Amino acid sequence: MKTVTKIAVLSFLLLAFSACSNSTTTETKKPSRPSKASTEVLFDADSAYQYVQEQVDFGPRVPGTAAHAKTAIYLQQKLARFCDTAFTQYGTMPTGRGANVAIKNIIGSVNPQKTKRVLLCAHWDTRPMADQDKEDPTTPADGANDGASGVGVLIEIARQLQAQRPDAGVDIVLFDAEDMGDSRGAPSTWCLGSQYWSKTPHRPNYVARFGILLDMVGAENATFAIEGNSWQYAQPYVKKVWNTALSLGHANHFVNYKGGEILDDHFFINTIRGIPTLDIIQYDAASGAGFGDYWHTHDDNMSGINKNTLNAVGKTVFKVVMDL
Ligand code: AHN
Ligand code: ZN
Repeated sequence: MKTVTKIAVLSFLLLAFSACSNSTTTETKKPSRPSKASTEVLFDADSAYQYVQEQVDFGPRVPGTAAHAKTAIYLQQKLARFCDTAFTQYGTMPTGRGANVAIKNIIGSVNPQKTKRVLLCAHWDTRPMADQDKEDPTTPADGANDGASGVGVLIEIARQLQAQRPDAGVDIVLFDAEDMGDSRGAPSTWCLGSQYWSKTPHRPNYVARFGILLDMVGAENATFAIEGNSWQYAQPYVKKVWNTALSLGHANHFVNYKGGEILDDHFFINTIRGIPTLDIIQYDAASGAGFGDYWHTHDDNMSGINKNTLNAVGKTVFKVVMDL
């Protein structure tokens, strides 16, 4: 026998043996599926950064403005290029200030026919006023972190999913009008795009195994505490994401610390649509609002966007998707 053939036979026997021993020893306990080690974890933080910059360059994406309208077209074009299908879902929602607002949720799907699906989401609108800013609380900030960072990471993930096709179906949903809420008003004044989508998903009876929301994922040394609603509604997936981050060496960002409950788009996806969805959101108990000090101030601009943080989040989410 040639050496190559011998090796082939030997490795077949080894495989067969290990398969047998496996089935006898783990009969009652389902072995946890090992992560797909062959997966190269693709994510280019330079590219994600550029997608954040391009959104910011349009100006604050406040619903009703020209910058908002132009960005909607830009985002749909990006998803159309990198996903199998892309479209914009139009709707209207009451704002809580008496008026209605037009909603544009922008949706790209990879492997649209697969029943095994994961939902990846972020909000793309900018808050109409930087109301935490001491000097200028009435005009909007650039929203580099609050909005654009999560969207930039998701566009880069969509780009990489062309190079390495996932087994699962992936839906990237960019929600509009998350940030028009009143902190002293009703919870329903926040997250208007995700409330609309949760009641009226882009496909009737849409389901996914779970969802991941990205919010404020670009600040230097950002820490992501385990958010309370995520733990309540999506605990197994929180564990999956945090363990994946740990395995990739990103435990400095994905800290093992249980934070409080944050009202964000995932709350409505969990409570209205019933898809277990977790929030990767910067939370630092040491800072004033709990979020970074830049939050809802004019310091939320490109100078606060850090490629190491984008990389940690992007690589982690990419690997979770590929492991499905
Ligand atoms: C509240 O402030 C109620 N929730 C935070 C959600 C948010 C605002 N994310 C970004 N901006
Ligand atoms: Zn905000």
